[in-house]
Amino acid sequence: MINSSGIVEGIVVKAYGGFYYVLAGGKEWECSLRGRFRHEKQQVLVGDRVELIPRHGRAGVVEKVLPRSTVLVRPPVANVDQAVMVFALREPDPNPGLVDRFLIAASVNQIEPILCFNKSDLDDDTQFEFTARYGQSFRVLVTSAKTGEGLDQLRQELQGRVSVFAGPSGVGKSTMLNALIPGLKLKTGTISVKTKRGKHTTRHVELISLPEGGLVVDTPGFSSLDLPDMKQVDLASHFPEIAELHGECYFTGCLHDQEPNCAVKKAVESGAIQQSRYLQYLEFLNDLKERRRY
Ligand SMILES: Nc1nc2c(ncn2[C@@H]2O[C@H](COP(=O)(O)OP(=O)(O)O)[C@@H](O)[C@H]2O)c(=O)[nH]1
Ligand SMILES: [Mg+2]
Ligand SMILES: [Zn+2]
Repeated sequence: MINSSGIVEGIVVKAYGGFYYVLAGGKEWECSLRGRFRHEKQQVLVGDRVELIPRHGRAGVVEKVLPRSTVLVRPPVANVDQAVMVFALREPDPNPGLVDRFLIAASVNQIEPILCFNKSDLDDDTQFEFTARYGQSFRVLVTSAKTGEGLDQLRQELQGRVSVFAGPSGVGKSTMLNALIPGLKLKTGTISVKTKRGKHTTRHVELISLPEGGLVVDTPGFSSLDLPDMKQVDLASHFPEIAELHGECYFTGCLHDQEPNCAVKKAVESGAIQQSRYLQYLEFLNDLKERRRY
């Protein structure tokens, strides 16, 4: 897209060796930054929508970063529309508490989650437990990067949007992306044993173009994730099926725990809310309470 003043608008797909690679109208521009970015200490992130001024050939200068809708810290990417949260139905076995913490992290970052339970070829019936647990409130896919099950649906979900692939390592994120994008050869099956807790391996982040349109970021994955700190009363807003009943309990500020006449507890009793999700909610609520104590 080149407008009348010769400015091109595009999206930063990777940063490498001091250059920013900007995708615009199907072409990639190799850009440097206008000097004032250094003075103003403004960072340019992968995912940023920018305006550039073309120079010779495919070279350009980034003039301006357009306002961001979202900013992720891990991985550092701007303007992500949705997170595909991949878990394996087996090898490694999924941990529901971890799935729930990923969902809360997405909600806190205001990014739409898509749950993807992969390796269905290895699974007998765990998938039914998980689709029941999450199917009411979230988009849930069951896939196999090996047999191709569910990949067409996943393709549709990714089309035209910016998505980040997240989830523990070894669940099949890279294998899945390789299956979706002909010619892509992301490394798979490599589990880094050297990564120590709290120390992040630097790795360049890249937005990869999908054949159907849309961009994706692969991440190495992390197998633990802390519950973000928040007020106890805010926790329910990150459980859509609980948030839906907001204002229907007898007490304003009801934590849906010991309070009488609680609409959430009634919904759990009637089966409208999955009991396992509610129990996880109570466990997180208790974690938050414990934190306040020290
Ligand atoms: N059986 C089976 N194995 C898979 C599937 N997807 C990935 N794998 C295997 O799981 C291992 C980890 O895959 P990888 O893509 O590296 O996981 P990542 O760490 O999430 O990127 C590799 O050995 C893959 O071949 C699947 O759907 N079914
Ligand atoms: Mg990988
Ligand atoms: Zn309540």
